[in-house]
Amino acid sequence: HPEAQYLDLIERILGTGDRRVDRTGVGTMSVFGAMLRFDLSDGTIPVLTTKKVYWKTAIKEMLWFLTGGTNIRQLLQENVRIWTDWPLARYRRETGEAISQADFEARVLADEAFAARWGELGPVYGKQWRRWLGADGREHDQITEVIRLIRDNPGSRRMLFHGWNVPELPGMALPPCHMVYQFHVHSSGRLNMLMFQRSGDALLGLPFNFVGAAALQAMVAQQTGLALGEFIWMGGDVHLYLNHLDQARTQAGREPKPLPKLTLGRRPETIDGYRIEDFEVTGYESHPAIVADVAV
Ligand code: UFP
Repeated sequence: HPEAQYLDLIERILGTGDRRVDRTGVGTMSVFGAMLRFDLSDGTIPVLTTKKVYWKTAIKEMLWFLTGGTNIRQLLQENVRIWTDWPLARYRRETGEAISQADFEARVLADEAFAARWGELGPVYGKQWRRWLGADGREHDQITEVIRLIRDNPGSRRMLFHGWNVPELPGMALPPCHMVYQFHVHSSGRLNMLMFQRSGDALLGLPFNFVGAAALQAMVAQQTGLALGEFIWMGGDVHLYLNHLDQARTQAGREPKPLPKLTLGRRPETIDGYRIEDFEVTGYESHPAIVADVAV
């Protein structure tokens, strides 16, 4: 079962991970260097089944990246709260106000000026993917470029886009975790994609990152008229936070169910035309949700 690779990775972190202090102060068990391969050619999408994964949220996040947006307001309008922690922490730090997450989100939604001031995440993913600013002042739309390249020169070994814009890192709420996406067209007409993630929260981050990436791959394949091949995930520092160990053991003890299938209900003109309603995930059956706190 494809999900067994993920569960093995969790076991490997629990069994042989290095116990270390990390940026958040929570502490992690960590391994360095990992690879998982998911064959998407059978129509499956790696939405893990050993816990409930909110796949719609992950796809909405991916669609938000593709808009080039960098403000949490757009996410909150889609009822996605996964990026609120960072601007909220900054707001509390800089104003000293003990505002609740719900109140902060309500203000971002209600007040456009407040959102512009406090909901900004800096030049994160969307900015770099769609509007990477060159030294000459020209903006680069890496997504449109990579799609063009896949269409025009499928034998290329240069089909990739990158989020790690060195001079802009200090302004980002979080430097990119999923950093590089490289594409490869197999002679059978299948689109493979490899994603490199420098840092992965194995319990909360990875299950999301798999879904977002596979959704992106499905969109790019559709836009380039190719069938889906393999999704290869590569991780650098892959870790379990010390307050996630019990949950990880619970999940690793569960038996995976068959992966669900993804179909795109429509073929938009361009990569910018996708909406969440276009993603049909069928046959998703999972074990119960596992609750854990995000380390900020
Ligand atoms: N993280 C993920 N996936 C993501 C994302 C963040 O796993 O898509 F944005 C986790 C990895 C790490 C933390 O635990 O967030 C980022 O911290 P750092 O920048 O110190 O690696």
